[in-house]
Amino acid sequence: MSELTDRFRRDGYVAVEGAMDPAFCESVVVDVLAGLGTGATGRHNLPATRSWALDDVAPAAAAALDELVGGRDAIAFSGIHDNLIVNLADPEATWWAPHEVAAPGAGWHKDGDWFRHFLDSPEQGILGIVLWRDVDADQGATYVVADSIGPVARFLAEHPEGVDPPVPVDEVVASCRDVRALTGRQGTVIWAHPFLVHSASVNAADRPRVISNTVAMLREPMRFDRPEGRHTPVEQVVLDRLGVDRLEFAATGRRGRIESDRERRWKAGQPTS
Ligand SMILES: O=C(O)CCC(=O)C(=O)O
Repeated sequence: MSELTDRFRRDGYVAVEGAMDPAFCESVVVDVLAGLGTGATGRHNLPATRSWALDDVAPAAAAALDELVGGRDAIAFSGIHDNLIVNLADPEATWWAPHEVAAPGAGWHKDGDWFRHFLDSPEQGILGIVLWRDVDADQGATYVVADSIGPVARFLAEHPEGVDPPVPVDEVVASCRDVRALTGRQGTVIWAHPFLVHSASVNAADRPRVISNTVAMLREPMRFDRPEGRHTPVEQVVLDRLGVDRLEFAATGRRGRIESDRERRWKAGQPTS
């Protein structure tokens, strides 16, 4: 097992440091921040206007992704986009620490508001978090519940008929203990397990926090019944957290695309943050 896969299996996510050129990151950020104007506060979830192939702007992150999902052929699409999520200081909001999981501003969720969720769903094959600038813990970092993957996997295994989003995570978060702030340097790409529950937090610093989310969609649903040693790291994390070597899972409900609230707001030209 490679060191990267080892860390992914242990933590449920892995940071590829130095994946993108800081000068490239900065040029994208400066353009986008100029569009936000002065006086903006709080979080801004901006739509994508430009996209790049991972191989072109983040080759080490592309190689890591291939390793985690079982090779290039397993991926239907992936990429880096300038759909920046800018988190600015907000005088109206109170900063909360990662362990304060019940803070009024917490918005714990599993990503994927556009499809019906199954244990083996291919749509959100992995969760990518791109650090377009340095991110410190008090700067509105994304908080992740590192021990949420097992409870989410158990919930989905118990619902082969599928679950429409949002996947309920309140009980999962209440039962978990290991909450962390995702920090790192400009140009880091973090690949996280799709079942990792996470939330935005409040920026208590005077520096904008700038990240984006990206997703890799798989061509086929995940498999948990492959011969030993043949599971992808993303599949293996599910098996590890469920405490089994193999699992026969068959979805009984219909897979489907769902128009998300976010998409409806975008189409109506309303704010999406
Ligand atoms: O802004 C953040 O830190 C979190 C973003 C997020 O959770 C999301 O867009 O799904």
